[in-house]
Amino acid sequence: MFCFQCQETAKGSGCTVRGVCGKTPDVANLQDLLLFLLKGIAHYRVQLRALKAVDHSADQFILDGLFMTITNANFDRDRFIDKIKRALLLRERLKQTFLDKKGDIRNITFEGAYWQCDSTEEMEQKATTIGVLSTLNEDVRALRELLIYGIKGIAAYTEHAYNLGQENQNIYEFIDRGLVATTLNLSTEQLIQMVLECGKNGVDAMALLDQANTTAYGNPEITKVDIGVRNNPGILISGHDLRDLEELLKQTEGSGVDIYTHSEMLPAHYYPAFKKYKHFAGNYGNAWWRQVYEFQHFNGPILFTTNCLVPPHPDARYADRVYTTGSVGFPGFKYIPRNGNRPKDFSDIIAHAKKCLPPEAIETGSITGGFAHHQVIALADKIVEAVKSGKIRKFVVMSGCDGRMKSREYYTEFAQRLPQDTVILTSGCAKYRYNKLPLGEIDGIPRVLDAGQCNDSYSWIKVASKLKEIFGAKSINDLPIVFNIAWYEQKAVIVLLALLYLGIKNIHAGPSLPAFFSPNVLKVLVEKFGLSTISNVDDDLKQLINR
Ligand code: SF4
Ligand code: SF3
Repeated sequence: MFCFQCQETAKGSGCTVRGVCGKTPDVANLQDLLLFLLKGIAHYRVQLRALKAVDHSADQFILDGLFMTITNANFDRDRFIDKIKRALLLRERLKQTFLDKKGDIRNITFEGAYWQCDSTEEMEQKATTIGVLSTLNEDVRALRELLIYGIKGIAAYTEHAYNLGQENQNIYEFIDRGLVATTLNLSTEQLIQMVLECGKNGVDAMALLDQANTTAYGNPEITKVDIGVRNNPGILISGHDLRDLEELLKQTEGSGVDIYTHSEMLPAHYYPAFKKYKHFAGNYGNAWWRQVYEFQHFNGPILFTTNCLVPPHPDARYADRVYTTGSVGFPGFKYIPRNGNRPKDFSDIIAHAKKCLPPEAIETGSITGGFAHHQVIALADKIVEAVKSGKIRKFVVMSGCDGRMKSREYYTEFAQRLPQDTVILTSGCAKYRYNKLPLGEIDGIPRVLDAGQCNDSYSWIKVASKLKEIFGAKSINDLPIVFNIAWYEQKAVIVLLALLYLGIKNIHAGPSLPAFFSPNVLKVLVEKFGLSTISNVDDDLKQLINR
């Protein structure tokens, strides 16, 4: 195996024996093979689109396939083998349609468009030959992988929108073309163009998901979320999929089971549509990696709608209480599928919850969030006034992911030591490093504004555009906004590419830069965008705030 797609990759260079995330080598290899076949499928789709014969029944298959390979989403070997078998069948169907349409098969030379197998052994054998390292030139490899990781992030956001009935055909078109681009002999300049186009599609994917979420559930509004517990048994729901949450809330109404959110599901409390559920009790715990401690105390079952799932320790007291759905999987955990477009059947997890004790309190009190673009723009007058009067000197975007590394303590210290006339704009699970600190307010505006999930970084793009308009600035770079973002997995990669596409300069991305950047690719990103990483709190405060 070789994988270097996330920030916690082994020795900052690549996981080769087993993932730091717990991914086993066989699963890592099967993920590579699935990507190889998705690229083969994309070749036919690009050609079929030119013939106006693209088959939309494959759209969701591709999104799900990409999502399954995101860090901490799916560890289940059997699910990958099944997906690979289905990818082979789908590809043959597309190939046949292409031939029926008199398509010229000589246009498709990529091996993933033809390779066949009869057994799992053959799959495993092939998988070891087509991974990341099969691209020998390190700059081409870096750009191909950057593109693929951005596409994975797009796929994740697009799948949530799809689940809520919102689609954008241009995004599917880009995903296909982007997958194909990683198999062609493109120059580094052409690949950089594709990476920036990926950023554009990232903005569009976040906009689509924002539209899907707000159309279905209303605009997020300022909300106090309880972080303590009640006396009923509960179900803890994690991940990003709001449709899953809605269906679970409906099916548990009046059942005596309370629903709590974990990690990235916290922002669901900000949506008006979920406030009517009296049993939507609050948020339990912190960012994803703390699950190994927190789930022990929750007592009830846990539902993963997306990453980040951490493989439980062999002696974990909660492993028999974990359920997965969507693209998530783990061997031995119960999986709840969606059949067609019907609501999922959560009766098993609800029955399970009823037999469990109520959660043990690990915290008490509340946190406030709900500052997505609609709410913040409603407060624009107040914010602009605070900027003009000098009460707010700078906005610091600290969106992104949290992670296990000790180096992430930097973000807590950075937040604590920011001057009192600065406001943190956050989204994603990075916020758990500072969202419970008493950082105070400026004229009633909290000093930490949480827009929501990582995809809600889109809100900061909307807010920055609004401020640019109000202040008559030429570019977002002329506003008093700086970016010190944290990354971990591939959804943060697409957020970063979206910001670069929008021309935002001097972003700090930490706690370390991606291992998949080659020295030359990094040089281009530094020269073109001023991209850098964190150093220490003192120097970064000087550089970002006091310059
Ligand atoms: Fe390693 Fe990250 Fe890949 Fe897991 S996802 S195998 S931790 S690089
Ligand atoms: Fe968090 Fe996994 Fe990235 Fe959605 S849930 S931000 S890490």
